[in-house]
Amino acid sequence: MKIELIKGDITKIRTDAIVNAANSSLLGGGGVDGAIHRAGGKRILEECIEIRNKQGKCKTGEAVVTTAGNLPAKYVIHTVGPIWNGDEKKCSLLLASCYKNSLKLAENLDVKTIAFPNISTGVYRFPKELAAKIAVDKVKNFQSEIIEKVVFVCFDDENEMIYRQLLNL
Ligand code: AR6
Repeated sequence: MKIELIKGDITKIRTDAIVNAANSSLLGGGGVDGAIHRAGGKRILEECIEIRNKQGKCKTGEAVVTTAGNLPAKYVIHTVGPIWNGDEKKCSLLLASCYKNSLKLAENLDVKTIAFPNISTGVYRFPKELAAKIAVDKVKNFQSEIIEKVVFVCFDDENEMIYRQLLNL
């Protein structure tokens, strides 16, 4: 599996799937979630509402999928990162689950290329360095016959620098 780093806006990325850092309501919000719903159009929200009607809220660490509306990607995988509360062990396990469950879901959809934002490192205040280590570790250790490329999309300079160092780029 190839790993790439891109600095920019995930709504512009042409991978089969992009991952959204959602909240458990699945009804949208600010940050990357707001950007994805704005750029993708109302189809994404309609599908999120359908999912909610079927299964209720999305738990922290879990992931669900919708189509990508007007975005260049085919799918949006919505995962709910943990809100950082200082409990390093618990928050780390939940963040790791976000990456693992998103990758598993992607495999089931026969996704070859997938892009991740820096889940939980915005308003959920997860320490960026630790979040990046977990993200890179989970992706590197995910054995897949299906997924060929994972792109980490960093929006802010600090995350970009952290990922560049971790990935030796
Ligand atoms: N493309 C890529 N990354 C982005 C973009 C973008 N267009 N916009 C922001 N980021 P956040 P969280 C980065 O706050 O911490 C929402 O309201 C941003 O720089 O979007 O998981 C949800 O509805 C940061 O590094 O998500 C939830 O309520 C990263 O995306 C809550 O925020 C994550 O920041 C989730 O909080």
